[in-house]
Amino acid sequence: MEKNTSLALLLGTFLVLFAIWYASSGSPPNNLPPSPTSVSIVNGVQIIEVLARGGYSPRSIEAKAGVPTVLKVKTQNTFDCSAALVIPQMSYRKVLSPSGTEEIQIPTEKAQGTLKGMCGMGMYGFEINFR
Ligand SMILES: [Cu+2]
Repeated sequence: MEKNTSLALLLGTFLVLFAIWYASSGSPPNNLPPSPTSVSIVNGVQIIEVLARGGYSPRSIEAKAGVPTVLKVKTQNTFDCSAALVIPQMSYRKVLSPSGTEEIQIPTEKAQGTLKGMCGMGMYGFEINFR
């Protein structure tokens, strides 16, 4: 009886430690503030960079409205569902390769308001606010 209790305690401790390790490893934090470096304008074309890995980062992006834009979604050993990218307003749906950069053209008329991207099952998301 006592042996069982201490065994359960040991197992419980191990599970808690594993959960902490699992939560802190790998994926970038999902609650980062908008990154100033993720948006740039090169030769009149706005470039927005998003990393897809264990979610998307940055999750919230401020961009300029009415500018031809290229959304560059980078994957880096992305074996989770954030590689299954969906942008409903663009009728875009694609499973990205685990490592690479996907360039998605956003025409001027779509570079307005809020554009949302998400994983195939809607668990992870990011948004671009064109202002
Ligand atoms: Cu998902």
